[in-house]
Amino acid sequence: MTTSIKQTLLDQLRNRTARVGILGLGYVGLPLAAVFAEAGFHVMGIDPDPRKVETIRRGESHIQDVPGEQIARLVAAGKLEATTDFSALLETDAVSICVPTPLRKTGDPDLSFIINATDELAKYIHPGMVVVLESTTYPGTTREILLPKLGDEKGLKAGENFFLAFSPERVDPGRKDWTTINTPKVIGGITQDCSEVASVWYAQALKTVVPVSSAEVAEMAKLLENTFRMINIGLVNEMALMCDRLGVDVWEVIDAAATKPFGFMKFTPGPGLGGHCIPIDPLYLSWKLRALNYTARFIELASEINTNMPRYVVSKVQDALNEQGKPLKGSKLLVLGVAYKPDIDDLRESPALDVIGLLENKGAVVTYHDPYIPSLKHEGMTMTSAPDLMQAVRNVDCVVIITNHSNYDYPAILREARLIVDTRNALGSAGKNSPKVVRL
Ligand code: SAJ
Repeated sequence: MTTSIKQTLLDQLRNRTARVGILGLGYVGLPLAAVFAEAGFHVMGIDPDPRKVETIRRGESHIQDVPGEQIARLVAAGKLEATTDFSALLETDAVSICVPTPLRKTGDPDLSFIINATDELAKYIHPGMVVVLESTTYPGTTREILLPKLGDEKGLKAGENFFLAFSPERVDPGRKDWTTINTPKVIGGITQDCSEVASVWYAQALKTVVPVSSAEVAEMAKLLENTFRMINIGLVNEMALMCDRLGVDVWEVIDAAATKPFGFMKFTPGPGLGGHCIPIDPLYLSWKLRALNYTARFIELASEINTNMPRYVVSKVQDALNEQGKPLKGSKLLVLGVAYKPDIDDLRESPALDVIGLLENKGAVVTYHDPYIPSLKHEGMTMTSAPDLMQAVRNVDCVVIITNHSNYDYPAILREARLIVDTRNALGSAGKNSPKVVRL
């Protein structure tokens, strides 16, 4: 009997009659919903935010990587629907959970979004369902949190009459070369049968599926991916601190090392670590290991170096002004670029916010400019992007380049500014050779 449940579901997945549910319609969930709908599945997107649901129902997209015309076409074809009503899960057979996994103020993982989504799903779980968690989390989450709620407590058995797996999201917002449909997708189940069913489902829509033996392997693979980046960014940030003491140009050192055609991967120093992935995901791992009495020293050290970079930037600004006989206190500063990385409009965890706060705490008069971020809230205040960039550049004692958006006219900024602290080597060799430019 149970084999027929698995076989029936596999048939429904292969002939696209399985009804898909996507819990969470953000930068991961909406592209995934679109990809499954394009593959021929009926997709019900579920999100508690009525604005997201209304936008989709109007045939529009609230996610930069998903064209509005694609949503309009899929909605008109009846392939994509959206609702805030979780009971719609009753009419689904294959569900992906794509909800946020932030940190609490304490620095501990905030699993409330995963737990709430799972509790809602548990109300509607039925035999013959496959459930995939996509949200980045610590190894063991799928087995320790989702399995009891969806399986044991509901009288269901994973791998027999329902199927549960983890598949890490690999969405890099704004990237055009690697997207949801063509980025290889790792999938690991609670049991082998779970891995198989979830892999067959995703293989109907994605180009490359990489089945692994367990949910824990899939959870850990994601954390390795992003911890790798965080630690290597911490390494080059520490290289910057060391080169500063040695009087060596760290940018030239990195460019020279990057000529090595094998066994090296280029990372560059910066004002700190922003985004909703890299600064956060590794801390899920170190938190889990602390509970197992193990200290993830690389993660903790890299995190310490990365979170200290805003202070280091402020010390560079203070020293640069000091060279001109100006105290930081009362100096007018323009922070150039506040998004967490170039050419996007995302402010989450941006080090620019830390730099602005530290500069203001020392009495500097700080304004900012960012073509992607017209205004921001910072420590209870609302700041707006300087309306006239070059006028702002001319009017301040020091320009601090924090995010090197590619659409800035750097030669003009170099020409007009009195003093520049360039934390991204945005000015390149022109900055290296200019007496009014200080680089990390
Ligand atoms: N950063 C540096 N130096 C570097 C690279 C990044 O200071 O050499 C800073 C960035 O300015 C940013 C932060 O680190 O503040 C994170 O940058 P990121 O390039 O890692 O960009 P993210 O946070 O958007 O990372 C995402 C991740 N994607 C997923 O988690 C699905 C990551 O795995 C991708 O590798 C990365 O995009 C990417 O390659 O763009």
